[in-house]
Amino acid sequence: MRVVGFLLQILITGTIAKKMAQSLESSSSSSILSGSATSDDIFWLEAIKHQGKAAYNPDLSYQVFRNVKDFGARGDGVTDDTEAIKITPAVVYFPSGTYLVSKAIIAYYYTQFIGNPKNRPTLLATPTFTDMAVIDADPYIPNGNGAQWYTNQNNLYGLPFVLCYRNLIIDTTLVPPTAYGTGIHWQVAQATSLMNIEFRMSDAPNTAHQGIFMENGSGGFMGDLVFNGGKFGMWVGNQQFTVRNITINKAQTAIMGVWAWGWTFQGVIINDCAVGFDLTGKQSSTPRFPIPPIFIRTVAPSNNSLPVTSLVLKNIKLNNVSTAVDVVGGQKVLPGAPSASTAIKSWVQGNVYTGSNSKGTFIQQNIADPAIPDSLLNEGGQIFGRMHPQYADYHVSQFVSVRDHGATGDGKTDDTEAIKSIFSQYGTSNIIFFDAGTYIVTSTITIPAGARVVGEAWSVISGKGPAFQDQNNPQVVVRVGEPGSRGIVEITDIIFSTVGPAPGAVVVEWNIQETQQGSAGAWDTHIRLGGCTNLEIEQCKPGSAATGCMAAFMALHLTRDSTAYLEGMWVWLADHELDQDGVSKLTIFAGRGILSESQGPVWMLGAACKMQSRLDLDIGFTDVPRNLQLNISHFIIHNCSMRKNTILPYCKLRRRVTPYFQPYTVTLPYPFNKSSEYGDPDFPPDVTMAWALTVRSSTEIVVFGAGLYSFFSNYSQACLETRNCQNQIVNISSDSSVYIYSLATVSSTFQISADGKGVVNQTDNISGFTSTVTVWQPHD
Ligand SMILES: *[C@@H]1O[C@H](CO)[C@@H](O)[C@H](O)[C@H]1NC(C)=O
Ligand SMILES: *[C@@H]1O[C@H](CO)[C@@H](O)[C@H](O)[C@H]1NC(C)=O
Ligand SMILES: *[C@@H]1O[C@H](CO)[C@@H](O)[C@H](O)[C@H]1NC(C)=O
Ligand SMILES: *[C@@H]1O[C@H](CO)[C@@H](O)[C@H](O)[C@H]1NC(C)=O
Ligand SMILES: *[C@@H]1O[C@H](CO)[C@@H](O)[C@H](O)[C@H]1NC(C)=O
Ligand SMILES: *[C@@H]1O[C@H](CO)[C@@H](O)[C@H](O)[C@H]1NC(C)=O
Ligand SMILES: *[C@@H]1O[C@H](CO)[C@@H](O)[C@H](O)[C@H]1NC(C)=O
Ligand SMILES: *[C@@H]1O[C@H](CO)[C@@H](O)[C@H](O)[C@H]1NC(C)=O
Ligand SMILES: *[C@@H]1O[C@H](CO)[C@@H](O)[C@H](O)[C@H]1NC(C)=O
Ligand SMILES: *[C@@H]1O[C@H](CO)[C@@H](O)[C@H](O)[C@H]1NC(C)=O
Ligand SMILES: CC(=O)N[C@H]1CO[C@H](CO)[C@@H](O)[C@@H]1O
Repeated sequence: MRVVGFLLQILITGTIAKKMAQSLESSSSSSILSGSATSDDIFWLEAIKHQGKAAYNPDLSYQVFRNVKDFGARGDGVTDDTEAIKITPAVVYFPSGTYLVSKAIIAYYYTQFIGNPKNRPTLLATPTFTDMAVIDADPYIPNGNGAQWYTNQNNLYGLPFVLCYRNLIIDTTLVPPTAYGTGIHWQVAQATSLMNIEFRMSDAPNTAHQGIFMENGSGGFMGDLVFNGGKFGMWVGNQQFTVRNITINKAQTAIMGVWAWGWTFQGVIINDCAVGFDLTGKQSSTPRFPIPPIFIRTVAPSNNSLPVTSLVLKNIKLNNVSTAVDVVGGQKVLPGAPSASTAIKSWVQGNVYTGSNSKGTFIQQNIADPAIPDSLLNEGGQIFGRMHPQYADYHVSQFVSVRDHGATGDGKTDDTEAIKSIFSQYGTSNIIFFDAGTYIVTSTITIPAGARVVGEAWSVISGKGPAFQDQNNPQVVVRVGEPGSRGIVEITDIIFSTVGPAPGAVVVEWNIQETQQGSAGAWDTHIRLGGCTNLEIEQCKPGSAATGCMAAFMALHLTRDSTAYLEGMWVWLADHELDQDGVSKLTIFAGRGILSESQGPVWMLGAACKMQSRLDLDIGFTDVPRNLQLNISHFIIHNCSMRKNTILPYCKLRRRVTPYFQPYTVTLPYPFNKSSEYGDPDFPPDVTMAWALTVRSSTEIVVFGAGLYSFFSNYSQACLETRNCQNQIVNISSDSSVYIYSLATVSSTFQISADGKGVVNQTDNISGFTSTVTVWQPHD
């Protein structure tokens, strides 16, 4: 079986399969291998002078960059390196080599595991390895009755903690096939990513191995992964996730989807697997292999006893696949072609809506919808994607450290002039390396066309001071490209922020236009507002005066001539204390999330415009831990208007939550003033809650998987019971052309409104906790 290049949106409802009975008691480690260290072709990140600081950490000797070999790991394939690898939050760097692992390596908050991309290190599980996974992002506490280290939906940016693992080979082939040999237990939430990882597993007929095990959480992005062997390449359940560019070879079931509110897979290749996607959850037994190859096993509503699995398949090529879509307990709804090829252009299972017609139609068939615009596609006709640049082929001498050139990153000193001077001197000739730290800027800095900017464990650039105080005269903190500029800008591993209050800060203004696909982009780069740096519990405890607790005018502005490739971006207004106790509730305000006026192309992939829970954003995402009562504010004014997008931007929306406090006792957009310059929407008396997404006079927008959630009304979650925390959530003008696929909403009476009038009634699309519109198209 071979499946190539598809874009797939799935939504599976149903409860999570029972927790795997898995002992966390690990066996004693032993070293049994006779491998040897590979010679290390040095990666610049290893060679560069390491002077990263945790700006607000009182421990001045705190070391951000940690080469595992300096901590006792040998990477020689012989020594058991487990203990050496368990070190605290930081950049944990693995030089090339083979690292024997006998017990799970625990993922700490705010940690990057980075292997040498020139010759990826191997984490090799010993034959007696019995822990849940070689890397465990959220360990179960032994004998803890299911208790875990972290709250899964809050893992990890809920605290200011982000995780990113890249450039690794995880090998469980020495673990007996019938044992539970798992690469990564990845039960994560916001601002996490996996990238450029290969999983090697047993492909014996009785194999029980799996590459990724994820029982729940609220993610997230992963991409550029290869899975070889295993019973499952991925065994996964999560509220939402975006997966780009994965190849799965010789697994029995490539992807086992146990539950989801909405997942998007983009660019997937499956070779020699019996089942491509098994989306039956626990509702049907796993087939006994071998079976004739099936692309998708699913469940569908032949009657109302089962929740609907909403499916959208686009641009899929199958080769020698007996059945394309098999409804378990039902029939083949889409046949395949043994020993031949099948192409699926656009196929849908679920409710389809058109324009302002409030009646949806359930279909399981091909649909005629427009092709995704060429500007968004690569040469192979697939949605364009680009891996986080790592500059593996560059020499360390090509990097300029900002700390070597006068910037302090100490969170106190004004680094504006130093940074300006570094960009003007080296911005287009060198790669600018922001050593870990917090860099304060007091006026606009510009990242010029031609610049490549790399952070270290999310270096923070933060706007502060009088320049950013006037909401009637907002000023940009970081300008990406001068208006009208074209070329390259690559930003990786940076957080943009403000030191509050900063009601007049446009945190990032993005002007750069690409000169080739994806040449203007940001990867694993986030916007974080509040929760630390002066918008903390002293200033912004619930009930504090709003004016002192305004974190920004706007998080991100994509201007008219810009283009952007944004992968794994998390735009987040903090709802709780970050620096101090990590849990106290805050009331913080930000005016606007993301405003895009770009003519495209814009790709927002994965967490791309994710505004996280505590914020309300325009395009965005949020996940709210339902088990926590948070008392925070969010972005107030909602406008993801994509003005005059004539060139078909591709917009991927993910989780987003309406401010918990709304409806507020004051009229929106309090405490911000309506700005006509930035095209703020109106808030007529019947609109008491923020919009998640508004689109006006914009064309050729594709939303492939969005989760827009409303979990609170006036701080109370009682509305979840009655599914009416708010009335409307998405507003699309009738002069726009927007295609929405797989929109999951929570507790919004209407899922989609046209010209301000509710169209899609959630009651018609109940899908467990969420309601799902499988397709909404603008007109007939
Ligand atoms: C997450 O999954 C684990 C294991 O199945 C389960 O014990 C836990 O209740 C789940 N948590 C949530 C919030 O769904
Ligand atoms: C896809 O992932 C593979 C494996 O990591 C990588 O080699 C390849 O370059 C990626 N493709 C793109 C377009 O990034
Ligand atoms: C409904 O569908 C499920 C799954 O196909 C099946 O098990 C069940 O018997 C069906 N119920 C009725 C009443 O047809
Ligand atoms: C098609 O797949 C079957 C396994 O289901 C395999 O036996 C056969 O060789 C394949 N045919 C081709 C032409 O690849
Ligand atoms: C939330 O904040 C409001 C005012 O901002 C306050 O009155 C209320 O007591 C707070 N609720 C909780 C649960 O802290
Ligand atoms: C802007 O909003 C603030 C706070 O809500 C208010 O005090 C002020 O009068 C407004 N200014 C204008 C010009 O509307
Ligand atoms: C959103 O912003 C655009 C300008 O970017 C503006 O034209 C529009 O009126 C705003 N409001 C809505 C509801 O779209
Ligand atoms: C919010 O809840 C509080 C306390 O329950 C109540 O006094 C207030 O009237 C409510 N506000 C709105 C706008 O419903
Ligand atoms: C909804 O969108 C329409 C069309 O752009 C606009 O006229 C209307 O004001 C919007 N409604 C709200 C409440 O923003
Ligand atoms: C949504 O549909 C349900 C079921 O038909 C109906 O009872 C309810 O009144 C509708 N809601 C609105 C706001 O029209
Ligand atoms: C396609 C779909 O989601 N259909 C469901 C919408 O909600 C109604 C009410 O719960 C269900 O009966 C449909 O199966």
